[in-house]
Amino acid sequence: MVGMSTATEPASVWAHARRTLSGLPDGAGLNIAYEAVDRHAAGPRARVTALRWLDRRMSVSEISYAELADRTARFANALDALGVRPGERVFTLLGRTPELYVAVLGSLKARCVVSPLFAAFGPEPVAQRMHLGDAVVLVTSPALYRRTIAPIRGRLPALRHVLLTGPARPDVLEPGTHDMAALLAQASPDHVIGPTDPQQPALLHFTSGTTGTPKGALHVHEAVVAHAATAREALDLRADDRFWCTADPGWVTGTSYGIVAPLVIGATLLSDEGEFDARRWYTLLERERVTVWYTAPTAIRMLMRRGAEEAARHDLKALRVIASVGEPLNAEAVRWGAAVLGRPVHDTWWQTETGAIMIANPAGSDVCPGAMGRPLSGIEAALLQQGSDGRALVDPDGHVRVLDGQAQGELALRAGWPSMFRTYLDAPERYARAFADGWYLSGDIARRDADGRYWFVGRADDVIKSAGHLVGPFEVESALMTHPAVAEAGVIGKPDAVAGELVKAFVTLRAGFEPTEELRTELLGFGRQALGAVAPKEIAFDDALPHTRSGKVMRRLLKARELGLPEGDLSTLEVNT
Ligand code: 6R9
Repeated sequence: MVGMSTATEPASVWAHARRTLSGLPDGAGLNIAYEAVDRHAAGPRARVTALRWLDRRMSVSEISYAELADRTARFANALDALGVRPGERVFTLLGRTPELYVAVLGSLKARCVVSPLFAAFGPEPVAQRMHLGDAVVLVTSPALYRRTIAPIRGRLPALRHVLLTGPARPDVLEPGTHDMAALLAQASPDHVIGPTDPQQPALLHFTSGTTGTPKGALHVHEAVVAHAATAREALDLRADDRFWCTADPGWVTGTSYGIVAPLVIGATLLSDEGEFDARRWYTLLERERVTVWYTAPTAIRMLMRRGAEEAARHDLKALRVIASVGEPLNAEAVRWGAAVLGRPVHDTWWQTETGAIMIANPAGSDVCPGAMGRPLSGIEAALLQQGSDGRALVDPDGHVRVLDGQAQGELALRAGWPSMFRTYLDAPERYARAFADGWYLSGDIARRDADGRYWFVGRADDVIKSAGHLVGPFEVESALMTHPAVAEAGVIGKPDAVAGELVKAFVTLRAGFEPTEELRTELLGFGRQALGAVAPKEIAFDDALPHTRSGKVMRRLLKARELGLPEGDLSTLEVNT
């Protein structure tokens, strides 16, 4: 039946997902903000709460879809009044406050490209990203302005307007600095989104490689097709859910699933201005009766560290789905979720570049603890044979070798899903290098089991080669973490004259355990028992493992410390998301 498409073929999967969206009226294209806000505001969900926001003291404010439509329309009109044109870039540097959601969605209505930055960034990473991204507008708070922007504003000549979200001191109100509330009050609430080509750029997220400047991954309006479809399939997200994504919108998760997907689906989005605190989080889950919770393995591990007693004090029965992303989810954490929170944690895998979840243990299906899961509908994944550098081997004709069955290789995705990044800003050659033979090369090494599930092994450049054995640090970390004394572990390859590298583990102990020689010996034995030849040969106790801002253990930094590299050299070991 050549030429016939079936319901599971990517093209028909995405065509079907596209039909669940409205599209702009009169066939004027596809705009993320229309799908997320305006179509609900114009229908029976207008009075439903779109955003339920908790400030630091946990007082609640609510914004309905109709109100969100009003505010984002005003924001789009305000941009227009300032002379900001479609395609120009709006950055946000904000904590999780209502203005953040208004600015992001309002910018998309205005057909600007929006780039949310993490408020905890210091001036240097902000300057670098705003410079690379040609920021024309920045939305920030007066406090963040003083702390982060004032020292660098002179280096950002392209920045024409700063919108402040609160009362500013007079000295901040230099030309081009505006009071956002006043602008919105003056602006009209009537706004019709202009024609938007689905291929028009919409979202810009910065991500890091091992070296060089951050990479600006650019996504288009069509990405919304994948945001919504994957949230339904992987997270089982529905219109009557109260959904909490703990990721900050400064990271791709916090935008794709912390803003776009839940609103497109018509759910109520919870947003917490506060930072992680075990008691606060349990209180929030209970009091807000969160039904779907998308978080990160580090958070789960921090809750684990706090102990089951804290969880037992709270009624978490409203929780239907717990899922995580961003770093390896240990089998231990999955089981702990089931035992203590009442639900297993569903692992999901994706990247800034993929824009949406690609591989998952979908909600509603059996979780395989330790596995990332299987490709979602419309996603074709593969493992590619690796070359000596650990990356996929590309032959002189540009072909790669796709491995069959149970195998280990570089994880690749057949190019063409809707939320695939469309370029790295100003780095087309870097973008081209991310693809081969029609596949997007993830830079992650994974293996596939007999049931077609994918298991994370490590980044291509983190994998350890010891005495001829390929050792995945995650495998070693997971094993160590099954020991009751171990809260967290980071494993690196330590250069070794005989074995090439030997496996070294840095271990953070749980409260109540002392870093004694006995315990070190016990852990080495425990590791040998569990892992055999790939067990760590050295263990160091470290109660301050370096983490990226999103909570991944920075193995490369551990490695640099181990090698005694000076601090200056560490800066080249890019601080990743
Ligand atoms: C969404 C996000 C991407 C990298 C990715 C991989 C790691 C993500 C994971 C995972 C193991 C998972 N990663 N999910 N590792 N298991 N379920 O995190 O994007 O910040 O670009 O990071 O994170 O190494 O390549 P990003």
